[in-house]
Amino acid sequence: MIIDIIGAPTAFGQRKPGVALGPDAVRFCSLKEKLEDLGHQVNDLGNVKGTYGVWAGPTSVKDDEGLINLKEVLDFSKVLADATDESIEKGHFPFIIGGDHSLSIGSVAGISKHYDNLGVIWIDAHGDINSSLTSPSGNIHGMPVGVLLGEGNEDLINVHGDGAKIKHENLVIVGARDLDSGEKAYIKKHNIECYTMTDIRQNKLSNLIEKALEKLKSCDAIHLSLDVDSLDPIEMPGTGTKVNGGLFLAELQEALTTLYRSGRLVSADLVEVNPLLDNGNETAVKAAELTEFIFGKTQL
Ligand code: 4U7
Ligand code: MN
Ligand code: MN
Ligand code: MN
Repeated sequence: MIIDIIGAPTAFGQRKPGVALGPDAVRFCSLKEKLEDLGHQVNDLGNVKGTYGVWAGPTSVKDDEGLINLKEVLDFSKVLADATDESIEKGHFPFIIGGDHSLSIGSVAGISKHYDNLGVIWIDAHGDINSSLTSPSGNIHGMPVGVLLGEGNEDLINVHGDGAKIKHENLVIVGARDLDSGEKAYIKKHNIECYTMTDIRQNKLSNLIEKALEKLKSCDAIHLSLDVDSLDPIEMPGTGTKVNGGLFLAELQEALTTLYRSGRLVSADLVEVNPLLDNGNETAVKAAELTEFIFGKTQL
């Protein structure tokens, strides 16, 4: 396939400096060469640039709704949506490297324009399904799923086309272990498919990915959004909101192989690598290695 690497160095969705360095940290792990070795054609499109540059924190502005850095997140989302839209338009596979998870508001908006029923597999310790009403923090990286489902701030919802970008029945959350009370209530109310770490320990991750693919069988394409905090902090120390009791590298590699073999992925985000919180560049190195499994690496 033809892969477009799109760096999305935004940090406006949260309050810890460093996550904007994520795209380059992953890129420097010979990412392009690794994917070329798997037989793909790879275009590195560089880093997307919003009007407000790269925020280095820790200042932040809360608006009336309690949202932090709203105008910056909106601006970045629009620019990124144009980039992913164009990539899909060309028949390429946009691979977006973050940056904080607010970037998925833009990445998915651009991709979903091309599909009637885009499925989304959201692998994350968190649900990211807050809105301005339920968020305990005001940080927009905890809200992208909510926004994509059409909840919360209207301007965010209407990025790159009016209204919700995905349907509740086309979403599967995987790896959750730190859901806020408003998020739990929302997931139950809308009957959203959500595999927690307890489910994963009882059933095995790759089996649950098979179940997710079955759940999404009527979708015309699938987008993967992979937050590195889904992995255990022992694996991924360089990320901003660590939660103990997470995934291990080997089981996620296996699950990504299952996803790749389905042939249904059209796009993916890899987010929340923060080199300033890392031990050396360990998190970026492992993120680049995981990426190989998204694109078909086999162990034999
Ligand atoms: B990430 C949180 F309150 N739920 O909304 C929030 F626990 O993209 C964390 O998954 C969000 O890293 C984490 O601020 C966002 C919090
Ligand atoms: Mn996330
Ligand atoms: Mn997370
Ligand atoms: Mn709703």
